[in-house]
Formats: sequence, structure tokens, C-alpha cells
Amino acid sequence: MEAREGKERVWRQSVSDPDSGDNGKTVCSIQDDLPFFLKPSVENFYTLVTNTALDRETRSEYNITITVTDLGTPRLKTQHSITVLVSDVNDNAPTFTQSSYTLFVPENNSPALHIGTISATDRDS
Ligand SMILES: [Ca+2]
Ligand SMILES: [Ca+2]
Ligand SMILES: [Ca+2]
Repeated sequence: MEAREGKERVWRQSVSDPDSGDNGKTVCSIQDDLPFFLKPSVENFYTLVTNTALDRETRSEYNITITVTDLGTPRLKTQHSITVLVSDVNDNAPTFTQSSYTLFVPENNSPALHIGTISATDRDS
């Protein structure tokens, strides 16, 4: 899902509370410092959705705590943790570790003489 623009569905879960009236009504929430939000779908179903593009090379793992609270008195709550792993997409071109190289070779060299080494890396996995 990396690099795709927002609104990606990550997870869907139903919650239930066997009590009646407000004692059985539920509200779900997650931490608000994450690039995800919980969208209510049909009754008692919530969908976890991304609200921005994710970048695996910046952050590849998110731990989300989902809290479900009822509206009774006193309010009762249950928490559930899920881990979201951002899978890799090939969105980085390989780069050389130096922008330019100058190598020296003596004249009258023998064939197959080792002149030097250059290297390149790729941020994708
Ligand atoms: Ca990326
Ligand atoms: Ca790449
Ligand atoms: Ca990537």
C-alpha cells in the first residue's frame, strides 16, 4: 500500500456489547497521532483507513491501539492492539554513493588492471 494516496482500507472489525440501551452502544477510537482513522461502516463495524500516503522507507511499522467504549454508567472499555506493516513498493531508483568519481590509471598498464571501485544503493527492500 506504500505511496498510494489516502483512503486505503487496512482492517475491518466488528464490535459487540450484549448490554441493552446506552449500556450496549459502543464508540471506537484510536490514537490521534497516527496516519489512520476509524470509519464506522454498517452498525458495529469499523474500518481502519489511511488518511495519507505512507512511506516504508520512513516508517515501516505502526502499532495501533483500538479502544472501544460503551455509553453506559460507568463507561466500560476494552482495548485491542494491532500492528500494521507497510509493504514495500519499488519507488526509489538506485543511487550512486558518490555523485562523481575520478579514477587514475597509469599508462602502459597491464590488461585487467584494477582501477577502482564504485558503489550504488537502493532504499527499497
Ligand atoms: Ca517510499
Ligand atoms: Ca528500487
Ligand atoms: Ca519502497
